Amino acid sequence: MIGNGSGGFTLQGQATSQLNSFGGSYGVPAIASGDSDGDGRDEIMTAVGFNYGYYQGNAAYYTQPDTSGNFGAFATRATMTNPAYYFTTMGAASGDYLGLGTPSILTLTQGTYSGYPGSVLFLHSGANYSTNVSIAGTSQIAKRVDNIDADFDSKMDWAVSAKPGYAYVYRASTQAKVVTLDLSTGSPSVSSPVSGRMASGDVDNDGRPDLLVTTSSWIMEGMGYLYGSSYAQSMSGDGGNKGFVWYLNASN
Ligand SMILES: [Ca+2]
Ligand SMILES: [Ca+2]
Ligand SMILES: [Ca+2]
Repeated sequence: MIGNGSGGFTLQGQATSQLNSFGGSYGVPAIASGDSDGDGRDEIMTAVGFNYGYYQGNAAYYTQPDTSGNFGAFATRATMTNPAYYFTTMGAASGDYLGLGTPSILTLTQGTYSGYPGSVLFLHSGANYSTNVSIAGTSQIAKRVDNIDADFDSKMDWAVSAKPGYAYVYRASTQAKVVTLDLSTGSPSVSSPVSGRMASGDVDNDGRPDLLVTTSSWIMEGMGYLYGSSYAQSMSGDGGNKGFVWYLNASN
């Protein structure tokens, strides 16, 4: 480790106009980093905050900082033509989803137009994260993608939360949903949960990572915020019981 323990950080730069110069992004709802080429320098992937083109655009922007940590131009990643109407990339995560010993990056993009309320994932891998493979998302508007190593193999797995109260657990080895958790069912029950952010941790000390899912609220982001009810599709607001739920991992 390098450092003197003082806890200081030095502001190195800011990416604002660089991203907006593409003309297709309002802000950055999520961000992830990873070293795709093993040169010791993590690269940056930013989520596109609301594409106001009708149906075409890209899910993320990528940049490789130089040896001093400065960055220049961003490049587009994961071009989409359909379906992702008026989309926003809500989530980004980094993990070894392919079991290669180097991190890949996942981004989660949702459409907010009434004709396409669903979501799609992109798995970014290879040098400069230039390989972008789409993975089927959820039929509902999705909120977050977060890591959980649910099946204890060499590949990191993940979960996607979706309206109103779902958490879908994906298996990296098949890149598909394998478990659907409905937060409104089970005992003790919670009322009208709205699933949001997630975390994994071994809460019962059995060696198996468990899943925590918040049930509190969705903060407005993207098209829904800018254009109201025509596109929001109830993508914001509190759930009934506000808190979180947790699931013990009972798999082998
Ligand atoms: Ca690198
Ligand atoms: Ca796994
Ligand atoms: Ca556990």
